[in-house]
Amino acid sequence: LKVVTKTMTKENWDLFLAPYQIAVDELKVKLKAIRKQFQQRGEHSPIEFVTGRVKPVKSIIQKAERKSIAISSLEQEMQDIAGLRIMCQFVDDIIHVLELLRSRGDFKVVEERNYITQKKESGYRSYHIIIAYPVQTIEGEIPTLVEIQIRTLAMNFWATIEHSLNYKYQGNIPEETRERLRRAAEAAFLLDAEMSQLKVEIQDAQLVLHERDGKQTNN
Ligand code: 0O2
Repeated sequence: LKVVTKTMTKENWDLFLAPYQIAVDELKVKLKAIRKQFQQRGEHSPIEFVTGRVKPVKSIIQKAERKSIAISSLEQEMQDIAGLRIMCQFVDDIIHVLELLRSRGDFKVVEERNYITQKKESGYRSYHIIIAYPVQTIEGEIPTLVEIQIRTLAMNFWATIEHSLNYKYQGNIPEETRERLRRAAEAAFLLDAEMSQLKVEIQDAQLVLHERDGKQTNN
């Protein structure tokens, strides 16, 4: 992308961020289409809902300063300028979504970070993948990095609350509150485990009903 990055005016930023916005818009449509296809078949969708955003310029600059990323290497080094979030009902659904995304032909998964088995110090859990998504523009194809965060509803609930607290305390959450958040993260983890158990029970019950109904029609 040929933008003079040293003196980034509002126009420069708009030009720089345009392909990221296209990527977010297109991927939102594509991911929502996955949900639709499961629904049309009357099957459980591993995707509950999808959100997406382009990182605001202020946050890009703050993160670049925090991580000593030169503005000229943002495209390679800041991987979450374009971000999608996929929310799932169950932990198993995350694996299913991952399989679906890894097998797609319209982008390539270039990196994976499993913050579910390796939660962050804060208690944060989520599965992150970075994809290389080719954006078609009037100037040709622009390869764009996009971060997709895949998490359960419980993980999302926790992350949303923690994010608000971080904003309130400007990144300096008091230790007592941080400890409370870590406990809340474990509670969310247990909730996910319980829900997974319930899912097995629901499926078993459905199987019994299905078999019974099959036998009845055979008689
Ligand atoms: P936003 O847009 O406000 O969400 P780093 O940012 O240093 O942790 P890195 O390499 O940028 O590391 O990537 P990472 O950790 O894979 O992804 C960063 C994003 O993951 C964050 O984006 C959050 O969305 C999410 N995240 C990571 N850790 C936490 C956490 O402890 N709590 C919450 N609520 N979210 C987390 P940004 O940059 O914070 O921006």
